[in-house]
Amino acid sequence: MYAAAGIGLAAIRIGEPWRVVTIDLGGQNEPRQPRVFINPEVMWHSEEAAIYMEGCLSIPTSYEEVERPASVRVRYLDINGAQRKIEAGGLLATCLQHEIEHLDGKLFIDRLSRLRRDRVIKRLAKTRRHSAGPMA
Ligand code: GNR
Ligand code: NI
Repeated sequence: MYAAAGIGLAAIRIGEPWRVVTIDLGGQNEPRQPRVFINPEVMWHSEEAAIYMEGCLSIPTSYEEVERPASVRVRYLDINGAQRKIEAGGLLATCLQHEIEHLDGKLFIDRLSRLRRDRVIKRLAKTRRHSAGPMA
């Protein structure tokens, strides 16, 4: 996550089959304070929606506006295995939902219209043809 300058990571996205998420909204020049969420579940979400420009480490170079509930309440276990709840709004709410969806095999493009999703996928295929990076 830090190597790719991401603000969140779901374990399964790097091949670790656990329902574990890390999030650190701190800037690159701030001390690292990773938050860990084990078995996170959205137990409530607001009716109100919010739109954020989202990116994803699994979909390099595509950023799209994504609509989601503006606030969520999430139940999870902390790093010590203690039951916790958090109510989040803003970027944290968006990031929590983005990561929790990864745990179920979903990407933010699954929330886009088919037109916009297909455009992202086409762009990704093109990028892969032109680079032989580690994600290729
Ligand atoms: O680094 C990331 N930024 C981001 C911006 C808006 C909404 C969600 C995210 S998560 C993303 C890292 C990532 O892909 N995690 O799965
Ligand atoms: Ni992602």
